Amino acid sequence: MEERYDAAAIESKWQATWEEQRAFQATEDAGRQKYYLLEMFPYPSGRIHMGHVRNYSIGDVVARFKRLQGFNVLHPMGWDAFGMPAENAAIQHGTHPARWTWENIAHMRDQLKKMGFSYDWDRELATCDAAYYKWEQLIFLKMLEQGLAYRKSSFVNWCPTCQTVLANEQVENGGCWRCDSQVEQKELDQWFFKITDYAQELLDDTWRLTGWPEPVLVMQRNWIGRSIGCEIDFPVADRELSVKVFTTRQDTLYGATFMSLAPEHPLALELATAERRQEVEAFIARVRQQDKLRRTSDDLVKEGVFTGSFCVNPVNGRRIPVFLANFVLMDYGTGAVMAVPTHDQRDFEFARKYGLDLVVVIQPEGETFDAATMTEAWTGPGRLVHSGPFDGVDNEQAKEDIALYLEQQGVGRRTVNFRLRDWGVSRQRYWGTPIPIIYCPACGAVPVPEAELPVLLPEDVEISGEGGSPLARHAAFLNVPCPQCGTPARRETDTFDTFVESSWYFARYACPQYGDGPLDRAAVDYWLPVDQYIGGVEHAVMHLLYARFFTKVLRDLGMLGLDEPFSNLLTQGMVCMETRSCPTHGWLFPEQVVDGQCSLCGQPAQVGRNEKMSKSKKNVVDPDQLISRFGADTARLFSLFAAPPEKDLEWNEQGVEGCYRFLHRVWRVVLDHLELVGAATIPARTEGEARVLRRQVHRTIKKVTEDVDGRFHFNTAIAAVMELVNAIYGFKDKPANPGVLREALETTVRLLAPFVPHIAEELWARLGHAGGLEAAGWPQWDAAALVEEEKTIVVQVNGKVRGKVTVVADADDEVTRQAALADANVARFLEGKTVRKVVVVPGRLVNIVAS
Ligand code: ANZ
Ligand code: ZN
Repeated sequence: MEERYDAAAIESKWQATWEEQRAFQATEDAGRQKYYLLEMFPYPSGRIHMGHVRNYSIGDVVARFKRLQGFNVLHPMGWDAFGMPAENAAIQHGTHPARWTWENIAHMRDQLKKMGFSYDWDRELATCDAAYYKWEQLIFLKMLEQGLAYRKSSFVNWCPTCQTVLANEQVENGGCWRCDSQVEQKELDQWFFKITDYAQELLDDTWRLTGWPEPVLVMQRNWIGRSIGCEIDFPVADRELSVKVFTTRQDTLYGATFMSLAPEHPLALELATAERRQEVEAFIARVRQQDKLRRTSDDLVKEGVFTGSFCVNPVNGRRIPVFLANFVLMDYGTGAVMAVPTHDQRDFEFARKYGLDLVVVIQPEGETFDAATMTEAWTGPGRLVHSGPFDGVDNEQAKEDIALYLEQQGVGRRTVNFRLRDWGVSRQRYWGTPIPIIYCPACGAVPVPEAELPVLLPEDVEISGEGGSPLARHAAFLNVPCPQCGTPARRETDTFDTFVESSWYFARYACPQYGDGPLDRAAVDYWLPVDQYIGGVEHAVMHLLYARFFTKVLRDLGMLGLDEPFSNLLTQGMVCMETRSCPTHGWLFPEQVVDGQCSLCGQPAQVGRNEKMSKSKKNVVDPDQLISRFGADTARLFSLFAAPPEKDLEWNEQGVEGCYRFLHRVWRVVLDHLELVGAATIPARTEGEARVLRRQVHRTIKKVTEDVDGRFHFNTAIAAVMELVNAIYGFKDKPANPGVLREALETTVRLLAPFVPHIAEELWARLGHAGGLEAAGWPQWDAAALVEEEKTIVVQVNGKVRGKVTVVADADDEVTRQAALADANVARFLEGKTVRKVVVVPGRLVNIVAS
């Protein structure tokens, strides 16, 4: 009676065993080489989705593979548990964010355990736990001491619906990234982290991150955005004032015909003459409503207003009108631009619109631009014209010459500018880490003394979604004496941006229970850096840049000893699926389509393109259902087999079923031969078919090892094991070769272990091994078994393939020729003909010419 493959039984058995044995617990061991494998931790939204299944399956292969190779592997998991959805759930359904979050964590932890991921659950952490955020508050106090955290008033993106400040990156096409409301500008006192102090180092070190994908590094470099140029002072005509501009094109200085200031520029109103004032004020008010990101986009309609004042170009004395312009931002450079319409496209459009002068100052080889007829700015190279003493100089050279001249005259200086801004970390939200500050009417902003940490987030609050943070209405939280003078004072009610929590969690995993500080230096020194980090490319800029910044800050605070946190980065692709829709019922879940029809009304369902799985389009698969139908091993196998990790994965049901069938085949081939292989060992010498099978076994070991190790070609690795299983099925002479068969079956199981660990452990035990797969380690290939002793030679008759013969690998031409002519099929095609010529291509081909 054949025992069927029962995924559910096998999986729960092995999950219980691993849990009982604490099989994946990691302990520091100076005598062993460590390997720290980390996947980006999830936000506890409630249920895991296929993106998680994929990300964590990829990670688990690496963790298990490295463990099998003998590394001391750290593979932790936790929860990025603060954030807006918890508050939104509270507003919509009346559940407390804490309760909602912890219940979600409990459910998702179960789901991850059901997938059989090899986490060290003893190191689990949740960022909403005071045991975690206490240390974040301490890091903040240290940063404050070092001047790396500071407070300033600034304009921020404000979502009127979410009642919160948004980072620039959280504004998409002028709308809130979560709710799509039109974003406004609002002036608020905010806490900032001085990431700009590290701009140069963050940029320089991108060149050392050889284990990161190039596109991610490029995005980081662009985000940091280093520009070399000059600051130049333009005196205001007839006033004791001057306007400082930042330019990267000082070579075009003689062509400046007007000035553009940001509407937020401190001199904006000052420069407005009495008769222009009203118009200027109206313009400033209007631009404030536009969000910053849109103000920098190319297709922005360029708008401005004349202030009535003029500046004087310091090199040629030209009087140039001063405008305010919507495309000039206050927080880049100096907030003021010398406009050169002939050589800058934005300035060109602006000048044409307002009828301003144009002067050509760069003339390319073989062209003579005329300001009157130019249709767009010339931004390429050329020689200077209309530029006084610099006429005729190549413009790259002129950048140097003019910079020097400005410095000599004392009206300008070389500077480096970064696009990167300081990181605003204040959020007007409840569900986050309280910022440990107390505002005293006498002492100002006073840090909470370290001994009083954590500043606990109170849970007895009312969350209505209106009127700002509930913390501001919580008297016991809010009203406290000043730590310095005892006067009644108020606590800060803002909480940290949740990107703060994810900027150092990877270090805390080294010592999650440590009670004497944020990080236990010995543990951190042992485990860090993360050897392999895996996550979505959507985190390419913010999370990864902030985590790099924090690493450098923690280093400078003496809390850890490295420059970069993640040695290698893998960004996995999305999980996609076809959409299905009904003309009447809109998007349909896959199970709502039966025989190509909408199950609600019977109309034919339309099948759309593969798109990222999303609840809104209903093109989703629920991991729970997948596990209950096929088991976790099938879910894992499909996620790994269907596409290479960096590529998008297209979901398809047949593919899942194919993986499931494959596991059945593996199950059957092992169980069917348990008795036969017994305790047989591999004979010293194998011949013929047995030798060919052994060769394939060892070839497969080599291929899987090379595909997995650092290359993540899981799909081709799995395909190779599938071929091996086919070869075992096709191996005729099993009874005579129990040892070879045993090796083939055991190797199959061992090679599958990182991908489908439950079935692999079960079969390994059935094959008579008590110790478990990890004790067995990763299989090694035998170089001798790889040597090919025979070759297959194709035989052609008059250019057409007519047969195949097998000869020894080093057979000479004559032996090969004889073998070809002796082949029965070939002989048939030669019947009645005369052989005219036989060409032998050694090791490959014999071509017989006959007529
Ligand atoms: C004169 C000029 C002439 C410029 C020319 C460009 C071309 P990157 O390379 O990105 O650093 N700029 C400076 N501050 C600005 C601000 N706050 N808002 C908008 N634009 C600003 O860009 C530097 C250039 O961006 C500067 O060089 C300045 O325009 C503009 F043919 O100055 B340029
Ligand atoms: Zn919003």
